[in-house]
Formats: sequence, structure tokens, C-alpha cells
Amino acid sequence: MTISELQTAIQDLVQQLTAEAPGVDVRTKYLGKKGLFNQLARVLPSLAPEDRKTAGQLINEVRTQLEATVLEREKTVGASTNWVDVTMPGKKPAVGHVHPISQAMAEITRIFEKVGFTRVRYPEVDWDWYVFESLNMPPDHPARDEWETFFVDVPDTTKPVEYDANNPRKRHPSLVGGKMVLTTHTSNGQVREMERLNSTPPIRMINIARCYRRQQDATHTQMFHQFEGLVVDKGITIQHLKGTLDYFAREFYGPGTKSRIRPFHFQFTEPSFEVDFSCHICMGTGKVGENKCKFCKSGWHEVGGAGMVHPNVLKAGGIDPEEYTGFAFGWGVERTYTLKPGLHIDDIRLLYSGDMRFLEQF
Ligand code: FA5
Repeated sequence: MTISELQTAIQDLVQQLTAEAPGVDVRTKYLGKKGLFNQLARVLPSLAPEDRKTAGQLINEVRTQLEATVLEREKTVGASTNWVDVTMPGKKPAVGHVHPISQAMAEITRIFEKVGFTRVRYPEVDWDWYVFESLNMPPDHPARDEWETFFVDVPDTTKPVEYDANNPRKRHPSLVGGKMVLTTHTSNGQVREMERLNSTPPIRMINIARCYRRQQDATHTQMFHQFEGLVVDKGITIQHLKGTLDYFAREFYGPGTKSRIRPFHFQFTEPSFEVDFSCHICMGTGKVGENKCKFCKSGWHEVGGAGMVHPNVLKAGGIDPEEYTGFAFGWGVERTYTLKPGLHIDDIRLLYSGDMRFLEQF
């Protein structure tokens, strides 16, 4: 490089700095370690020896000039890192939405409220009495094992009172105390609802709550939700139960959905049933192509239990089983929801994974 070329380069550099847009970090760009000034200074050794002294002076002068310009600029527009372009479009804040299971619970509530059910909420840490004993499961009854219960570590204040199937209220916790558990099912709301209404039907309850069991796989989580229906009145029959199931199936899954009930056993209903809805992945055929449908295996998906309220449960709630009958059902919200057409969620644990990529789809 010659001296005159260096002079031109210096002029260009000064002009370039003056023309920089307000947002540019000129201190780093021009005066930084790898900045434009240092790049220019590196040409010094390539100049003829007799020109180097003059060139050195020129380079020192331009350094002073650049520093003054950068300083001046920082005073007027602020240091570039603090500079804000108020004309830039704003950044949209991330907006969340209601969790899919909360959406499902709202929809379930709407469907049942439309036909006169009342949404209620009962404790999730409850007396053994409401969760088991009032539901015709006396202490040490083997049926309790199915519920894989989390027990709460509080002193058991139960006084020994002999179990009397004809008068189960003899053991009511307000009279004798008892153990506490995390609710394994929403059926704890059955006797509570009878009490809330002073044992005076008609009762049309929909109880939606969290439940807890020591279970974990693709179709079970330790915390899940159930919705429990309870209807008690004079002359209630299985027909009313089946009519309610069909109504819910149509409303929640769409007009083409079928429901069926299969004989089963629960201590608190007699007769008892398991309730199935046709699978939307294999459209009720049990097959996907040549293979068995992995999700349902049979064309049907079990969502919960149901039955006619056992006379002992009515008695525990202070209702005369000679005068009144009732039906009850309890289904998993997660399972019921994942059967929705088009969802195809084959592992309910995803719902609680906290993975935004999954949740943002709903
Ligand atoms: C019951 O819990 C009975 N209380 C249902 C009932 C109510 C019967 C009223 C009769 C009258 P079961 O244990 O089968 O029954 O559970 C019902 C449904 O809850 C299951 O079909 C399933 O959909 C759901 N469920 C049960 N355990 C889990 C779990 N760990 N994770 C997710 N969903 C579950």
C-alpha cells in the first residue's frame, strides 16, 4: 500500500463511521480488537520504510478522530447496547391456554348441566369412611385392594365399633373418627352429596375431581381425574343409566358413537357394569390395517364403571332404599378425553409431561 492509498482508506473509514445507522455498535465495530481500525493499522509493515513514520502519524491521528466521533455519537444516541429503536414492531408475549384436561372437564360439566346435573366438588384428601366404608367396603374388605391407595399419615382415631351393614352410619367419622386417604375415586362424593342434600332426593350430581392411585403406565397415572354421576330418586332404573350414557356419548364424541355396558363387580353398585365406547382409532373394528389396534385391542375402550346404587350406600347416606333407587357412574377424564376423534393420544402420561411441544397442539 502507498501513503496516498492509506490516506484514501482513512477518509473512507471516517466517512463510513459518520454514516452508520443508529443501532450499530460502532465502538466494537471500529475500535474493538478485531475492529476496522486495527485492520487498517496492520498495513503499516507493508509500506515502504521511508513512508512508515508519516503513516504511523496518520494512523495515530485517525485513532484519536475515531474515538472522538464514537464518544460524541454515544452521547447523542447512547451507547449502542442501550439503544432502543422505538419504531421496531414489538415482540408478542407468549400466551398460554387452558390445559386440555381442564378443557375436557369444562365440556363434561356443560354436557351434564344441560340435563339438570349439579357440578360439585369434594375433598381430595378424605376420610376412609367416604372413600371406602360408606361404599359398602368395611375395614379389611378384600375389594379395597383394587384401589392401590395412598394413605395419609395421620393418627387413626377410630374407636372400635362393630360394623353393622344395616346401620353403616354407626361408623360415620363425625361420630368415631377414622383414617384418611388420597381419594382413589370420585365415588367419595356419593355419600357426601346425600348428606349435603339432607338425605332428601332428587339427587343429580356430577362430581369432577383429582384421584390418586399407585399406578403408572401408558393408560394410568398416579394423579388423574374422574367424573362421577349420581342420580337418586323414586323409580330410577338401569334404563335411565343407559339413556344417560348414550346421551353423553353422543354429546362428547359425536352422533355416531356407540356405548355398551358389560356386567362387572363393584361393592357399591348392584348390578354393576363396565362402560365402553367405540374406539375412534380403529373405528370400532379392533384392527389397524392387518394389525390389532394397539390402543383398544378390541374395537372398544373401557372408560369407567357404573351401576345401580347399592342399598347399603343409600343407607349410609341416610336414604331409605325401599323408597328410593339410584344409578352412579365414574369414569376417567383422561381416558374419556383421549378417545376424542382425531386426538390419537396413546400415552396419557404425555398430558402431564409439561412438554410445550405436546401441549401447544390443543
Ligand atoms: C372406579 O373408580 C369406580 N369408582 C367407578 C364407579 C363409580 C363404578 C360409580 C360404579 C359406580 P375403576 O377403578 O374402574 O372404577 O376406575 C374408573 C375409571 O377411572 C377407569 O376405567 C379409568 O378410566 C380411570 N382410571 C382408573 N385408574 C386410573 C389411573 N391410574 N390413571 C388414569 N385413569 C384411571
